[in-house]
Amino acid sequence: MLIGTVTALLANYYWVTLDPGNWPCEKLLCKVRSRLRKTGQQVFVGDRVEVQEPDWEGGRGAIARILPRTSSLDRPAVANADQVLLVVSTQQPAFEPVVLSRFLNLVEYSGLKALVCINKVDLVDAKQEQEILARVNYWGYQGFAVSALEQRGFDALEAAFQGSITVLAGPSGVGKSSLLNRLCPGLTLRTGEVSDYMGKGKHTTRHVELFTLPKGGYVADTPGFSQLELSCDPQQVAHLFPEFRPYVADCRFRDCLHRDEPDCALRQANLERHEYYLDALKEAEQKWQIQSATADAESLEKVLSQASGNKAIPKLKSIHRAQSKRTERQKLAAHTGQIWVEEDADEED
Ligand SMILES: Nc1nc2c(ncn2[C@@H]2O[C@H](COP(=O)(O)OP(=O)(O)OP(=O)(O)O)[C@@H](O)[C@H]2O)c(=O)[nH]1
Ligand SMILES: [Mg+2]
Ligand SMILES: [Zn+2]
Repeated sequence: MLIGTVTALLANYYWVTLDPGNWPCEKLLCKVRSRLRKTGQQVFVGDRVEVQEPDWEGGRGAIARILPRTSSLDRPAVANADQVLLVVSTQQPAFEPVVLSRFLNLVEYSGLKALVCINKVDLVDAKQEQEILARVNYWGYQGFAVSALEQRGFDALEAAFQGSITVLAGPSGVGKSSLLNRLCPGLTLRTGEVSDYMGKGKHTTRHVELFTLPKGGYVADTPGFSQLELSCDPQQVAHLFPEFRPYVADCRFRDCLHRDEPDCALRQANLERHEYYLDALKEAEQKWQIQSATADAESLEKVLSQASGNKAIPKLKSIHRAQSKRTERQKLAAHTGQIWVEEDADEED
């Protein structure tokens, strides 16, 4: 049986890198067999697949089956990833703790392991580099200080990649593609100039692809998470901060939100990220409200339309809009180089 890993997508074709064996070629360009396509299952980069009918001369094949996934990320669409390496830079764009923290929350929520890479250490002195690293460690994460430009700090990073599928993510312009180009000699990913006076990068990476590292492991350069909004049960938010865990376990209230409850163990610990936690909590509460209100409204709409024999009834959705946290999200969006999209823009019906 021919098994391989999907390493790239091109319109309706997939590059499958075959597991080591005595094959005439390492990679096959494959279509998805119609039987599989009809099941509606989407093939992701990172998927382990069974290939049939190889045409070794033409380098073609057909994907017949997707093996069970160990994980799956939606945006970016990557299957079987083990970890996410969040890349940030010391300068250009400047290190923003609040933005890194939010990225970390999203990785925690995905259930994957998070690692942090601090790039462009050539732009700061050793003391500033140590300060950022110490902070990342204090938050409960392993950090790697590197310079893609000077090819510094690569050994530890390469060791962390071995045997895993790692997704690179992080704000635009921090040097993800530059880093990969240096790690994989021969690779020439497009890198962008850090454009304007705000030191923001331009979006240059647009599709997902897995690269095989010379020292082992696969890495995906991605266009980044398409949104930084947390949309989870407010009760879960505290669990997205590893350094909170001992205090959350100690808290004497079982369903404490660790906000203004008296004698809350987490609040008393006065941790650096408690402030970020409160923001994330507020946002999660708002999203959660909108979600349940929309669900309520939709079921109400359904009941009403059934009761009225499907006669037209007014839309209820728009009544339940919570206030948009416009400026805060604009800030997060600005720091990631994302294009800000007005939330209500397409709901004006
Ligand atoms: N000084 C310095 N500049 C760097 C370093 N690494 C990357 N750069 C520069 O930073 C800019 C952005 O790099 P990219 O690799 O395109 O950044 P990216 O994270 O892939 O950006 P997106 O694809 O938009 O997400 C380029 O001008 C690089 O030359 C570094 O270690 N030091
Ligand atoms: Mg890039
Ligand atoms: Zn508490």
